[in-house]
Amino acid sequence: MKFETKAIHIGEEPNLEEGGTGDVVIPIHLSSTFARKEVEKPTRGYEYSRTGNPTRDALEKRLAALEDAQFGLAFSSGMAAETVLALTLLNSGDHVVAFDDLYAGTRRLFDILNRNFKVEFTYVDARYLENVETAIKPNTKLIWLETPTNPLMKLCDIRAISEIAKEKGILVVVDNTFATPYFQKPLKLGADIVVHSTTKFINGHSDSVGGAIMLSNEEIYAKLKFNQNAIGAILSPFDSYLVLRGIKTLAIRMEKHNDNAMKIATYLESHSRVKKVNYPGLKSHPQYELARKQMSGFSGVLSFEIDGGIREVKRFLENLKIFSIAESLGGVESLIEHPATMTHAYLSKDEREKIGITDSLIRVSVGLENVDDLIEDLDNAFKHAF
Ligand code: P1T
Repeated sequence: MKFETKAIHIGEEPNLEEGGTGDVVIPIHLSSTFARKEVEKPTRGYEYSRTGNPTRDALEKRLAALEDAQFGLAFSSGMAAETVLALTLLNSGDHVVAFDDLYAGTRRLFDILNRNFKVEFTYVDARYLENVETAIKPNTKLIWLETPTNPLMKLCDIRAISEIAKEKGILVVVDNTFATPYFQKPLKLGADIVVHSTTKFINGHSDSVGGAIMLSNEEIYAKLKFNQNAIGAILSPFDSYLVLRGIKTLAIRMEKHNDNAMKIATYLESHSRVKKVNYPGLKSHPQYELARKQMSGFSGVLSFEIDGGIREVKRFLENLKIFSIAESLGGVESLIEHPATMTHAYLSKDEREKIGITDSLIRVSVGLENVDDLIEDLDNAFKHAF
């Protein structure tokens, strides 16, 4: 099956067996527990809803299929997925090499692991292979990547990094939230594990917070499954239903996000009040060639630097009518935010500036509205700001 077909059917095949009802949409199994005939074993495989739930199972199957993975696991948030992953793969004294431009919540989690469990982290500009290579130590267990990164849209070469990691027995995790499996398949490029905030494009409608892990290594999957139940940060049945429903239109949504973002990136690049646009679909992106090689599209997020300071940023953002000033991304509605005071405020100003997150940086999640309306909205806001 091709991507669009899997996105609609996997995990939701109608049950036409004796006793099955033939629903074409999976029921939301709200029951917190499942009765059994015999004491020793569950009658239909289900015992307690944290351990396993039919609606969540359907979603987990579909999530795996999207990434061409053997296994999928769904969590109550992207951060919950990351927490379970980190607690499963890392022990105190281990070392992790991570991209320095990451969602700041991921940095916050890593700081806890460092403080409380003595896991060591080295943050590198993973755009350059040699930085990753030289950061590796004898106790390095994991390389943690985001590509494109949040919020600067930097890329790293998943295949090349995975080759180095494999030689040294190090696992590679890729946060594929920005690209989605529609545009990028990290496992095919050699990574071991993919993690997602399903809150974003995968659900796509800004009405569910969730996370996912996809992988094909059975041994690691068994540990993750055990810890998913042990830690308990599972996705609810209702959210599982919402995400299953959202995924059905993932392919068609991503095409339109990509088209609209490309048009907005081009518009911004030609605007006299814009200093720089970060979007991997632009020829001016320093890693445009890598983007074309490892992605089949460039997705719907971009960031840009306005030609002004915090005063102009505020005037620009607060005069938008269609874009909402809000954290998050990947929904059908366009969102806009100021990383320095919002999503990346956790980092110190020095840390932000070292990576390239200036006070003039604005991040845009381009939605599915008519792009002419979006450009007109931006145009008006520029007029108010300057
Ligand atoms: O918000 P949550 O579902 O817990 O996902 C965390 C997360 C993980 N990875 C990436 C790349 C992310 O962007 C996020 C969440 N990001 C935002 C809320 C944001 O506005 O950037």
